Amino acid sequence: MAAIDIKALGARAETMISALAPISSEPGRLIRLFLSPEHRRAADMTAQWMRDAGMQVSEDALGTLRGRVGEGRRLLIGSHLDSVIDAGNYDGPLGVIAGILAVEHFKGRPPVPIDVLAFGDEEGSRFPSTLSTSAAVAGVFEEETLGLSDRNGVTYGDALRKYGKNPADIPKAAYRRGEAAAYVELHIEQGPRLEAANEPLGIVTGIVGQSRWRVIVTGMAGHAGTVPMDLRRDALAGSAEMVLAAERIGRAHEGMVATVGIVDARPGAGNIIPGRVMFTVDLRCMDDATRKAAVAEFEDKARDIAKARKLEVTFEHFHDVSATVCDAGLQDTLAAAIGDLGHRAIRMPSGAGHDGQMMAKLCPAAMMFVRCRDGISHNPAEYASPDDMGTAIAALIRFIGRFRT
Ligand code: HGY
Ligand code: MN
Ligand code: MN
Repeated sequence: MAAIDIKALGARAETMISALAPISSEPGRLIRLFLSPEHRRAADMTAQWMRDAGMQVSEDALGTLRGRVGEGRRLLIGSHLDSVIDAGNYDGPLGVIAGILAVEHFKGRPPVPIDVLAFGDEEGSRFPSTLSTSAAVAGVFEEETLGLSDRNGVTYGDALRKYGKNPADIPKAAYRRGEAAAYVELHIEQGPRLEAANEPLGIVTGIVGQSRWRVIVTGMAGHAGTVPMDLRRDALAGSAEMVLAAERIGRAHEGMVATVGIVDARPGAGNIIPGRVMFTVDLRCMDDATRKAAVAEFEDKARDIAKARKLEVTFEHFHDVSATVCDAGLQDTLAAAIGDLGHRAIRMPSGAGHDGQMMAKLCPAAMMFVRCRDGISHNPAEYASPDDMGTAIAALIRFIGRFRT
């Protein structure tokens, strides 16, 4: 295998990360939503990098880019181009860029056939879906996703047609059984463990299961000055009690997290008692039974709170993905590749969701984590050093050299 220049790889990765970073719907902060003009521009830039690295480039019915080298049963390497709101530059793009630079290292002729995949809806920032494009590649896309609407009332299906795609072609996005030998994703850790271990690379043992749902609390809007406190049916005060219940449940279980990220109080005026509130809950845990029991516990508590306050409460579940165990053989090959570079491979679970969860429904899947500064992510301060990125891509290259389809 040709010598690997870690410094050069890190510098290339940093240049490519910096080229993608400004492709945002807003100046001054990174927002790159699925099927947006920014998604199109980022995909076009990425497709050109894939072609320059010697890949045949295609795009499926959900906008996923596929850079291909070699024929036959293949190794899939991928991650996502979409971002959260006010995102960092590395979450997603690093995994796509790493695949491209690894293929480029082999001058477009790696020892095994490879597809590099650039997914578009990992974050779920536009529609109340997530992992929908990797789901299509894995052959498990759910038709009802097409009916979901974004904040402007645009449906997923309409956005797809506007992007120049035909939803009828979605089934063609799926790999045939046996075509994909394995899926590997390189991603920033988005947590503090690798820094604490003073190591640049980690191996993911498993990815948490996730439940995401909306809670709609209905009370009675009223005059903030004239309705006595004991006569109110305040939807926001009731919601606040429910939010604290979610936090308490999250704290009560080792390794569980519960987050309320969106609160929408209507009518949203300072002198009106809120009559209707929608808030989201994101609950995660490595054990699926514990997670499902926690969801039920929250809903029971929310009903009790609503009853005590003469409110109505309903729940709309829009995401439920089971915990994923990463393939043990792939983990060991990644560990050997990391060892080739003289580093210790730290094994850890992932509290973040990833496209790898969907790809594990298609073929054996594994992930490699890269240290990120202070563990910060989903934040413009997110940062991975060129040296760590170069080391990660070198490990990916060594993995490819060791991998057998
Ligand atoms: O939310 C997550 O875990 C991922 O960043 N989409
Ligand atoms: Mn993310
Ligand atoms: Mn990500």
